[in-house]
Amino acid sequence: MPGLTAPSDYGREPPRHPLQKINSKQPFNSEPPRSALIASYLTPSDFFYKRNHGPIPIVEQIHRYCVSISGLVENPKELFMKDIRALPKYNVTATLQCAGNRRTAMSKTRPVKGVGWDVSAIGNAVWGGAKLSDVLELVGIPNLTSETQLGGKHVEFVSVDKCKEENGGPYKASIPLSQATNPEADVLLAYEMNGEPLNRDHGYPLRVVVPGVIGARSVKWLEAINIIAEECQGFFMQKDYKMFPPSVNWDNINWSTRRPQMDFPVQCVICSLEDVNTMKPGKVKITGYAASGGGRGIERVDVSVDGGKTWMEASRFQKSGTPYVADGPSSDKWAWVLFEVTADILHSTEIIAKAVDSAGNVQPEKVEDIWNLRGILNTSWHRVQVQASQSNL
Ligand SMILES: Nc1nc2c(c(=O)[nH]1)N[C@H]1C(S)=C(S)[C@@H](COP(=O)(O)O)O[C@H]1N2
Ligand SMILES: [Mo]
Repeated sequence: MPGLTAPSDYGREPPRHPLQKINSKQPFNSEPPRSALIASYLTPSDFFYKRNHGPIPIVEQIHRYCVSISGLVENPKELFMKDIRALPKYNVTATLQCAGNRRTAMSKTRPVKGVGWDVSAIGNAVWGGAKLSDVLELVGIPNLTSETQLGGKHVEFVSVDKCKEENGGPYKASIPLSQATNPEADVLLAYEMNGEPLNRDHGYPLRVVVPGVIGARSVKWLEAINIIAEECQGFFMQKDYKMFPPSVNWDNINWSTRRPQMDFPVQCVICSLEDVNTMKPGKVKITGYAASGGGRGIERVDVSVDGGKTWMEASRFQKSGTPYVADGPSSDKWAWVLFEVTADILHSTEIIAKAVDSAGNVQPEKVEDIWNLRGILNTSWHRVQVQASQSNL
């Protein structure tokens, strides 16, 4: 988009909330403190994690900004913001989680490559925008299409920002056409986050939101949509964000043997306690989040305060006043649940949480068993150490 974007560099980054913990400055990567995540069901954008691979672009002249849709389609088009806003607007509550969430804990077993993250590379927001399925109808692709007449089977999203992994080219990713054209998959071209216009950090003026899928596919600062035959060949689809077994290292890795990761697996994390916590013996409220991918709800959250010998079931909730039922008609299927349980803690101990999703998937017990060289998808049981002490702190 020549002339529409001001040259972006690390000197022109947007302001951020001082509580964001900065994991890397250039590119800017930050996460909120654990306690911010459980303060509300919806994560305010100030406290939402920020995950970038290059400088934050500056899109100016919004009336001239447009997204081109081309590739293996009969009627390629350019859509301006007014065209996208003219489509029916949907508000979808969806949790975005970086595949690298909890990477720091994984790297303690054996070093991994990647930006370190504690447990807060996740957030839950209401995204407002047009459905991608409606947008694709404008270029003549009907709902529920898995292949266009010209042989297109994937939808590639290309962004404005430039990153070194793409040798200075744009960040990009793709999803299958069948998902993109399925109205029930709720894939959005979003221009709002929590009822406000998207801010620069989160993709102003327009981003993709692919609910239930690792954050890497929700391309920010969208510039172009290409209908293509094979999945996107970009770095983040082919040379990153793939799941490998613990036996694969940087000497024997063969990237082409694995699929790009899409859905995220069942996850849960205690957010009311830091690791390590010192507390007075007595009643303790244990609170956190649980989420699964692919639209699967959370069937159960188990908490142990004796290092895993016995378990209690935590209560789960999304919106106040509505009881949460996994996959129930009034639950937000793409969103996390918060959980809570009160326990007596009399001695120093390890507190553990683990969740079960609506397909009966469980979290792996040990991080060693799922260690992988890029440190992605750490969904091992979440543990925090507490030291019970009578003395005044
Ligand atoms: N254009 C662009 N889109 C992007 C990225 C990026 O670096 N550039 N990072 C991706 C990754 S890895 C994640 S986890 C999410 C983070 O979204 P957020 O910064 O809004 O939390 O954006 C994704 N979309
Ligand atoms: Mo990510």
